[in-house]
Amino acid sequence: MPKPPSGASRRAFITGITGQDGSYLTELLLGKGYEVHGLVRRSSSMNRDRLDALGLAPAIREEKLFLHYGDLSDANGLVKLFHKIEPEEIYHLGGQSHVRISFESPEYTFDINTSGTVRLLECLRDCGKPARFYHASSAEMFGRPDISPQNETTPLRPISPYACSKAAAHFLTACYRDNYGLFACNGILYNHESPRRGENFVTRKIARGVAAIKKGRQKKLMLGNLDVKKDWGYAPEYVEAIWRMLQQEKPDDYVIATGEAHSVKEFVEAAFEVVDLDLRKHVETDPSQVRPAEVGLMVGDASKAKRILGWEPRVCFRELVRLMVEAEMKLLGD
Ligand code: NDP
Ligand code: GDR
Repeated sequence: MPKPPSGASRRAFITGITGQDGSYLTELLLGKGYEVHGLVRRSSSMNRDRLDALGLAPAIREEKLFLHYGDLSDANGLVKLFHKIEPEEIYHLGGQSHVRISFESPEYTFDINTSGTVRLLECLRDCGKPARFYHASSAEMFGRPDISPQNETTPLRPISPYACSKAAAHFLTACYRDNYGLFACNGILYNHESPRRGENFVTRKIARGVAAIKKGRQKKLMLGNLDVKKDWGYAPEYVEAIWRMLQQEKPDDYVIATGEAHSVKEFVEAAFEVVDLDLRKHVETDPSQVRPAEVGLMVGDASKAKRILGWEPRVCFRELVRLMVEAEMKLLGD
């Protein structure tokens, strides 16, 4: 399959453009001269904060970035968009991304994450000139793995509705690649965080809570399980890896991770250290945040990404915590 032409003419379509990763990827692609098209859901209030915060010059906003209403549940709308945009690269980041909430809305999670992916793959299959396709798989699919670190060959043992939905979409992406010759890649990404992380994910919740406590606006930080260890990276670096996957000669699957595991407790401790406060006075348990099932030790082996994509993480755990807490302090007028 020929490599797409380089330079300004490249046209990308991003699902999940309003999310954390979508906003960083938009920034990256616009910086590379792409024309970027994004799928946005209609909602009663505008949900473009992350894109607005990019502070794009009016010329870029008007001539290079195009937002289209649609939904991953609406196959007909997706077909129409494909014909209208004719993208060369598709970054499928959209989805119900919250693991705990997937236990409350399993059917919805499946419809958006799994059926939504099939809807896109079917659009691709029907295109005369199929685009290159990226699917946002997840380390959650490993569930309770027998080995650590995990790599691309580690068996998938999903234990949440979210992880099951991602595992099914992961296999479907590989299936369309193998059976129809599509240029389709799965990125098996471990947790990646940033000041643009959704407020109900634990790192942002901690960073926001710590800053609010420091400013005297909040007294307690209510959290679930503090013992769970995760492999936390920095989101802007992870979208660079995603982009590189679609620039290769051959489509493939890649683990993207730092290779280090740190517990939620370590994140909390490091965050309180940034503002010089004693966490013991402020952290309490919120049973509603404890999940029906928790994954095992999540730590990734990204050596394949290093070898083939030339990708390596740079921001370390403590820097990540610091930059997130400092960003929240700034928002509160530090
Ligand atoms: P976010 O939750 O920040 O963003 C999710 C995006 O999907 C939002 O733009 C959201 O739109 C959109 N979306 C949700 N439902 C629909 C729908 N029905 N139709 C169209 N769009 C929809 O996620 P992240 O940016 O953190 O993650 C991106 C992807 O990568 C997700 O699929 C996630 O599961 C996966 N992933 C993330 C990891 C991480 O650590 N961040 C790790 C591994 C995988 P809206 O703004 O309207 O809600
Ligand atoms: P995760 O992220 O489930 O790993 O999924 P999240 O930040 O929600 O949880 C991380 C860990 O922290 C524990 N935890 C809490 N979590 C939340 N949200 N709120 C709390 O108060 C709290 N207290 C403790 C959780 O139990 C969990 O172990 C993220 C998402 O981005 C997915 O889309 C992605 O696939 C995976 O990372 C890899």
